[in-house]
Amino acid sequence: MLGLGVAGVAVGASVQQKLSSALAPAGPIGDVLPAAGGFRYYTVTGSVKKRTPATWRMDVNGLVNAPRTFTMADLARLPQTVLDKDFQCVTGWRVPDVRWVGVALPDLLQAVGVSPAAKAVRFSSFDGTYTESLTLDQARRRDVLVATQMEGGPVSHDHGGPVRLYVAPMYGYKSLKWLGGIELTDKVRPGYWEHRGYDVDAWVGRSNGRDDAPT
Ligand SMILES: Nc1nc2c(c(=O)[nH]1)N[C@H]1C(S)=C(S)[C@@H](COP(=O)(O)O)O[C@H]1N2
Ligand SMILES: [Mo]
Repeated sequence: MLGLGVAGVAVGASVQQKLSSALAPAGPIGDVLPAAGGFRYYTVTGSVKKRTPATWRMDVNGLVNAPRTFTMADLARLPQTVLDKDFQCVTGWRVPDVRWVGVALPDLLQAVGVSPAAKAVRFSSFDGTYTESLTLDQARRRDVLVATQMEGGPVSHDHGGPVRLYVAPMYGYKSLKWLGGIELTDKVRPGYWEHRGYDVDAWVGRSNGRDDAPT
């Protein structure tokens, strides 16, 4: 027991905080507490059926030249982008300096060819409910990732793996978990939280979001 305790101290406060806050419930109790400096696990759908790297697929379609279904191996063959950036939920908790690895969205879009009529991108989750959107200009930023790694390992199931979106300049609700589909559309179709009052443009640091946010 003593050995475990010493190891716990050696791991350091930030990792300990990340772990303990990750274990806290994602409901209202977690949210009225001061931000502990670590991730919380969010899901609007309850438990989500796991997909492994072998079974994961992502359809990319809509206003593209070559609609295509991607596997993890397909993603691995595209250029890989590394970002060290903060993750911030609109409710106040923030995790500084997280390492993300994946395919920058513009590189993925280039692989399918965006048709001139496309103006926006719609993302859907294989949880069956959650959706998100970006304008095409936002989607062409190099700090928007189709992420396959997080904090030095695969994106865990609880964090939305095997593949999630990471939209670095915007609040966490844009970073859709359990990514299963990307559709190019002629206009922005507001996503899950945007139907419930959040701003479609979720830039961190500009006034947006809601005061009475439920999660
Ligand atoms: N599919 C899905 N994606 C989601 C959510 C969700 O409930 N379901 N919550 C969003 C919100 S509000 C935040 S802050 C982040 C939280 O990511 P985490 O659970 O990995 O900490 O995921 C975002 N993506
Ligand atoms: Mo959030």
